[in-house]
Amino acid sequence: MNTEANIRHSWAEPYKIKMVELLTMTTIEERERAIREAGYNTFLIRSRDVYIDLLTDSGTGAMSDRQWAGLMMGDEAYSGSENFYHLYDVVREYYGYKYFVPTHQGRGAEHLVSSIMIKPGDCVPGNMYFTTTRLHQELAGGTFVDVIIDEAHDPASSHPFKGNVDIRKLDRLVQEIGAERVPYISLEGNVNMAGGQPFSMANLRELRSYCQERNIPIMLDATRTIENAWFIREREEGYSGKTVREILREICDLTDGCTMSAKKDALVNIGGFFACNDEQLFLKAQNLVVVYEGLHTYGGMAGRDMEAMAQGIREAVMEEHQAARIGQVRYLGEQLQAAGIPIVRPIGSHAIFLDAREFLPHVDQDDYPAQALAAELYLEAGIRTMERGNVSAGRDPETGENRRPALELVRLTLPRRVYTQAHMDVVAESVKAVYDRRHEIRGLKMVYEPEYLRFFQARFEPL
Ligand code: P61
Repeated sequence: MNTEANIRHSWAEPYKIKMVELLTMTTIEERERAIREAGYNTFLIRSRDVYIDLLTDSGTGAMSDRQWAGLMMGDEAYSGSENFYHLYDVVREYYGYKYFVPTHQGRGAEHLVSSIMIKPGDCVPGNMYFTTTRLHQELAGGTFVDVIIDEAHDPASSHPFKGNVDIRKLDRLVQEIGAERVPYISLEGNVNMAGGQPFSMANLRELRSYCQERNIPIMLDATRTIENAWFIREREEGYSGKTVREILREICDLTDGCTMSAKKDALVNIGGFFACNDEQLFLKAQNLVVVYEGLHTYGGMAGRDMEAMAQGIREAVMEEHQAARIGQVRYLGEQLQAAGIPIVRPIGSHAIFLDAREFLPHVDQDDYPAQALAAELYLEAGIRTMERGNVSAGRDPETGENRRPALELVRLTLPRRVYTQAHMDVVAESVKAVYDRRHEIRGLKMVYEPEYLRFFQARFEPL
């Protein structure tokens, strides 16, 4: 463990800036035009029209000089690239799984796992849905069942481990349908849709023994599990003396395999993988990857991307990196809390989530308050955020109605190693300015709705 990082009280960055990317400043007239042309959907705004881009932390991080150097070491052989072996070694060392299949990004790995493990009619329990994960489970004929603890659906609850699985809910499902219809449990670290909320090691241990008795594998969504490990160290008894690296390994050792979007924790712009301990499962995934992604030694990535990822994982487990990462998110969140702005508590690792129900109580959920609020934040200062509410949740396949989830949120997601403290101040000032004029904000009407993952491409008009 780096003791320097522990004695330092500030979260200051453990790096300095070598190259910068110029940003565009826009006028309010330009932003009005841009958001109208984007159908009031922040996904459809051109990035040249954005000043501070908090849409996502996915693939938007800044790579280190060592990662850029790694790009030059790309071995672009169709088969057996050196970079594949470097990455495999790093995944084995840090995550610990025996077998590894690279994919182009997270959903590529989800596609493999879902189509191999799920049979039509199965139920896949998980600690809250994620959009792409659930869609792949449904496309394979399964039904996702939410078994996260109730606190996760309450933005005001400050439970330290809102990502925990409610074992009683899981057991109710298993009793009802039988363990043979539960192909695996889908366990996400730092649950994205709940506000970036961790599970505890105690909960994972309990889940592990429950699943072992019934022969149900645990498939980890490892996308932000290094950040989850940080919270375990900070909050869970017995872990303050362990390193993030040790805790990550302990988590993975309690699970049977993982899907990974390397665009988050692993500090790269593109990439993902599937990893597991079961040889038969691995052989199926290794075979299927050649159908959809690419050969099993690149899975849709360039050799250079795999090299950058191997280095990114080494940097991601560094204590000082996580201290700065999580410190910056907290810096922003605490400013908003001090101004009385309703946000999901506790502050998570990758984003601040505005509670749009509290922010805009006068807007009905079917008039998409979080979508409207994201559009207003863009208009205010060119800050791009993401809706995570009724639009993202989509329609219930049975009833065709909007799902109207308990959480109606706007996500202000911080890319890793990209923005400065002064940028955070601008964001806080802008959210406050929108909060001051919240009574004037109206909802939106959806005028175009695509079939899959509608939030990416849907279009809206002001009511
Ligand atoms: C994000 F609006 N996340 O948070 P892929 N699991 C988890 C993720 O967070 C994740 C994936 C799997 C994104 C990108 C994104 O509804 C959306 O590499 C916990 O993106 O395929 C991705 O990994 C999928 C944004 C994805 C969305 C889906 O911004």
